[in-house]
Amino acid sequence: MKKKTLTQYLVEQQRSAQAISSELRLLIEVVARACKSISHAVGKGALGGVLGALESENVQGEVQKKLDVLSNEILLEANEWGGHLAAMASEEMETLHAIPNRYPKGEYLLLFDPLDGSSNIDVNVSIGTIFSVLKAPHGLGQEIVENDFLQPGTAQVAAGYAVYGPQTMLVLTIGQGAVGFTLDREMGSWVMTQEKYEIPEDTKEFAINMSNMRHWAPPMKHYIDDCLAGKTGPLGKDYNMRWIASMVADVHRVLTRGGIFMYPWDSREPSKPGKLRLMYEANPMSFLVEQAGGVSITGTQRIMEVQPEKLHQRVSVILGSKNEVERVAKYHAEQGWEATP
Ligand code: AHM
Ligand code: MG
Repeated sequence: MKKKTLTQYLVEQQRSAQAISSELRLLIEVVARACKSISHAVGKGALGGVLGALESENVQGEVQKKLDVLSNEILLEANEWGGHLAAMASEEMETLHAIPNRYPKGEYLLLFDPLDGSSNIDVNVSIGTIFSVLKAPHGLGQEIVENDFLQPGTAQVAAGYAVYGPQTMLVLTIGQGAVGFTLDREMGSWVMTQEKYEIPEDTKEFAINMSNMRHWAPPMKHYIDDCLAGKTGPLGKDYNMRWIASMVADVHRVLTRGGIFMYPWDSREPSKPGKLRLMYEANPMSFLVEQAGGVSITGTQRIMEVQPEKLHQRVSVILGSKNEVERVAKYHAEQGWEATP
């Protein structure tokens, strides 16, 4: 049987399941099209002159790579004129991007990390784009302000990522499970290759940047110590470790074969809980992971229930196979640790 395309999947979801509106369908199609352009630019590498850094820094004080900025522009331009959005926000922009007055406006808010895993761009390792879709809290016509974006992850109506690896894939949820599409480069279309992701409940594989160990909170240290103790230790199994340093690629592995991914709170910058951003990294990934039967927490709280206070807020992230994430929650609860917001 011929495989379904992204367009067919979305039309079905709109028509028979009535899971999405036609505006949301258009929005997802446009984001997917932008990801196709980004994938093309990533694939050209040095031949396209897209590698290397710029002199600018983003709002978080990180040096911007050429591809960070290019991907941001591709997403902005693709989404500006379709009439489906009220505003956008991105890791690479200090504040929201309003839809210019010359275009019609819609009811959705789009947030994205245009190019996640920036440190891997120049070394030809998988990178990706992460996005999250919310509804504007009030009707059309009213000006959108940053506050309108500050909704918990449970309010997301869609989320997904594209991973630019050996294959380019798009993984999407509209709250009806997590579905995967592979880019057919010859045809230029997204073809469904995973109807439903199901994260195994148990795992022996963890992903964490071990070089930060000395900065972690005590429950996190204890958990990893116990993992490293292996079969004869308290957890009674030998663990394996993977760390790609692109959240998209690490989470894609977790969705595909299970595992636990962690970027926990650490004491390097106590005012910033962890490295990853809540609104356009942790929330969309948590939505996908939960839709695939996994769990996603800060250590003490479900990530999707964290009430955001700032657009670029950071959060501690522990996600993946249900039983393993719950084990980490238990370490936090038993050791009375509450400082991981
Ligand atoms: P970025 O959005 O600037 O690329 O930063 C986020 C990335 C994640 O993809 C990844 O999990 C993490 O940073 C890697 O951090 P580290 O450099 O500590 O390994
Ligand atoms: Mg990122």
